[in-house]
Amino acid sequence: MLVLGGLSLAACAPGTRPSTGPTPAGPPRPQATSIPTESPRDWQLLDWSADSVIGISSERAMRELLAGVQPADTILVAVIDGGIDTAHVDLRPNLWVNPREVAGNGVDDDGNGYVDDMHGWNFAGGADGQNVNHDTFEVTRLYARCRIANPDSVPADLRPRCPQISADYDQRRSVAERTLLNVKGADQAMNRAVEVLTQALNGDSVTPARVEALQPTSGDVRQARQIYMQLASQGITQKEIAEALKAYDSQIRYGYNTDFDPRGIVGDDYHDVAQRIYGNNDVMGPDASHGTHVAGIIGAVRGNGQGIDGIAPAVRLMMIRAVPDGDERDKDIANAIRYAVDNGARIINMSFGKPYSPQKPAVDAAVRHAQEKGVLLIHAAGNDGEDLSRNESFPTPVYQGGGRADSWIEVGASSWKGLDSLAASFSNYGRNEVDVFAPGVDILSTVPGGGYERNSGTSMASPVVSGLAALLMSYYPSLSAADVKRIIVTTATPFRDQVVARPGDDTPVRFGELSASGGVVNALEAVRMAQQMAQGRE
Ligand SMILES: [Ca+2]
Ligand SMILES: [Ca+2]
Ligand SMILES: [Ca+2]
Repeated sequence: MLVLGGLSLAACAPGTRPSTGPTPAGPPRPQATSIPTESPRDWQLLDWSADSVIGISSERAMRELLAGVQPADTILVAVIDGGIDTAHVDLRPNLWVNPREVAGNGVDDDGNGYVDDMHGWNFAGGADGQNVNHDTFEVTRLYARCRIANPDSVPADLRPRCPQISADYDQRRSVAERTLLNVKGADQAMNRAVEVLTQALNGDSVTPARVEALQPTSGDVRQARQIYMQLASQGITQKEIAEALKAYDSQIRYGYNTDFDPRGIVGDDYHDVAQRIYGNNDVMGPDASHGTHVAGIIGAVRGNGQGIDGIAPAVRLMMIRAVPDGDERDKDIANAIRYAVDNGARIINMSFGKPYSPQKPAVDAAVRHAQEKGVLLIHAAGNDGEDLSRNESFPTPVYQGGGRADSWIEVGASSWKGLDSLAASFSNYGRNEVDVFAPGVDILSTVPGGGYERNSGTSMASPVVSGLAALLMSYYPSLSAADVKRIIVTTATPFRDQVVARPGDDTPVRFGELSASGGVVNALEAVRMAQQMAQGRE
């Protein structure tokens, strides 16, 4: 599942009070006057002391430490995700182009097993060019296997877990059903309110400022104004409701549907996890919105007068499509990691996760392969507002049966909304499970069709760290993946004793309890440390 976050509509339907969702806000918290009231543009790049927002100071690092210095290397970053808009003007010049492959000739020119793989590969598609768009959740697949007609044919290793899997499936599905109802209610109420308000505003577009200033002339308008302002005050827009409606509708229609199985599209021998060669070369796929956004945060072209600047100044982006709408398959993730490693990636960004991983040993083996080849893995912690020591989000750096991947950074999302909201309300966390936090709220980046939008999620925080890792490797090519991890974790700005609202339930907690470093990544300090380490080796 792709890990976008930020919007919880479980409690937003006007006039309803559902049993799940965020706790109501407490008394207003004091805010320092210097805290911006709207998300500053490109805030992830900014500097706390210079710009009053806790970005990663990457622009300051470029300005003060790296001005006039040419990167020594161009770093290949693989993005395992849902697809990328290969035509986006702010990405296209930075796409990886497989140097030994000839496009469109139907031949695997470089002999890597994949035909016409110019920018990467798509493991969620078939040889005929068809793609998996929606897929089920992993819990649904396991539940379906537990429920097959002849209980004796349920695999012996699965059987003892079936009662727990069934209970979890029922619980998750009923939460999704309730939420869908709430979102539908909110959607209808919002649409009706906007209709009434548009009329009352004589056709002007409906904005919070205009609606607030509006003097209601009838009960209808007064009610519409109240509904609109109630949602707006929670930062919920018509567009977000429409997106949530689509997402929850798709969860019920596909994600939790035990009769739905799109895998036939891929046409692989699905249960052979050692199978490597299948899929197609369509790295855009049917919905590239998530992957395009992630890729831009890392490597949108800098200084071209277009849109946004990515963090990495000398980078090529390899897209490996393996994450449909639904839960990714372990086999595809294992193959995606192997493809990235075997075709030269130095960093792999993984903005996805799921609570079950039935083929974890296959993913572990691919992770070990990445570690052996010195590839840095960067993973989003997930958006459930949960403690990862109690609720795992796979893949994890901990191997089944023991041992741990060293060159792996687990990333939580931080916000721009002031120190007491430093941890994003949706971010997963863990004293031993999460390494660092990085900006992941209201991040402006590239979207398909050439545009730019703001998105929130640990999905956005992970590529901030991938971009920083690529920046460090490009200027200091002697650094290993393990060095880069150590630098990023060691130099994170420490907020260990800062009391923040704990994601998920708003309980006051020290920021240091939410991750191993207790910090937010800091490019300025990271570059300083990298410089010292590189000098020490000369
Ligand atoms: Ca090839
Ligand atoms: Ca070819
Ligand atoms: Ca740009």
